[in-house]
Amino acid sequence: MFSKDDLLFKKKLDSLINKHLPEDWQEYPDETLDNHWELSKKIKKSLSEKKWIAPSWPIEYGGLDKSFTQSIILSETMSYRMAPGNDRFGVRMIGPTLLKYGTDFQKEKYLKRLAAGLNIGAFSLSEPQSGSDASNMITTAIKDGNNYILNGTKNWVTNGINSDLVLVFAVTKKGIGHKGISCFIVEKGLSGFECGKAENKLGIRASDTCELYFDNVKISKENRIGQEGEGFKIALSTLDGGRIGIASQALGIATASLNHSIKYSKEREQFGKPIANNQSIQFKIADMAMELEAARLLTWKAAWLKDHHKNFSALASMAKVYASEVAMRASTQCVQIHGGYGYIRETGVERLMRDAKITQIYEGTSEIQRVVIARSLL
Ligand code: COS
Repeated sequence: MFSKDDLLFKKKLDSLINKHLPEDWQEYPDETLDNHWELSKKIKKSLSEKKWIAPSWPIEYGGLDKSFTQSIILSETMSYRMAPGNDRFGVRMIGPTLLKYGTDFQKEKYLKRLAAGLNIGAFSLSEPQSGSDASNMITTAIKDGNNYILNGTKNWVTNGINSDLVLVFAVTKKGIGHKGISCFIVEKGLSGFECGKAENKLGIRASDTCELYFDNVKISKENRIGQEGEGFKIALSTLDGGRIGIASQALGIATASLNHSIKYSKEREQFGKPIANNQSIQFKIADMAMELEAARLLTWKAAWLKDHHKNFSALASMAKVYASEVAMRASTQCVQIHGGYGYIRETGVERLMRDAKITQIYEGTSEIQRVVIARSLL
């Protein structure tokens, strides 16, 4: 199913997991990976030089023209060490949206800076009253000559504080449901555009999440992406790809959980022998490895379908649900294998469990993914 190039890319990246990334990341010991969301210049430079921030984008926009599958492999590799992975650059949602629906002017203006890590992106769809029921938003963008006037509140915005550019979905025509929603790219610094405080989250504390407030923010019509009324479909189609990205984050967390479990169970001795000698531990490790392989294949299949321009929406949802559940189980078992040592911050494995939880929630809960899957079958 996969090209030779995909497999070579994976092999190369695998060898980097234990070499290059930890070296780049070394100024962030585990406890700060949990609390520090401003990327150092060193990490930004290193990833930007390798063009690993947006590898699947065209070369002319700062990418490497790699397949989507390869970008998913990279995302897994980066999430192994730090759950938000290359999401810290906020390119996963904004890039595909601009590439598919943006004008040449918008692509030229924004993509290169994002791919170089000079700008950070964010995606804002949810509002306090509209989470899963995303089309029930009340933020408005009312046309005023060549501008739109934006008013409302967005929440759960990953990179909200750290970002320079935000995709904002807003109602341009009231009373017609999702057909009245449009999409805009909004730059930070505009008058009336404020960020709330960073949310005090359970996990993925290596990225910020906040509310965004728009109070009569004037945005040029040149910053509308796609046609008026096309916003909801843009959001859902971008989320389809994004969900494969979340599956890849979950794979990174599950792989880290498996590797920590193997290492610790071979080192830790009880009753005069390593705990890895006990079948109860062996079965946990075997289940983790088996489920991880299945989740990876499902995720790669969804990515492969996207690369080959086939309908991948339901597979993306399957990959997200399954990989996130695998990450949750694997990280919980990893803590269990570490016993009391797994339950304290210093060991670092409880972070995996906290980070895994969000993959079952953001970019559409597991329940919403099952709705998407069921609808595709029925
Ligand atoms: N891509 C493009 N268009 C899509 C689509 C997709 N994957 N899925 C549905 N659409 C279109 C439909 O064809 C429909 O268009 P028409 O009315 O022209 O036929 C339109 O979008 C509305 O579809 P639908 O009626 O199915 O929408 P619902 O309001 O029932 O919502 C769910 C569908 C629940 C699946 C959607 O709201 C969803 O994914 N919610 C979760 C949102 C989410 O992930 N939030 C987290 C964001 S991260 S901040």
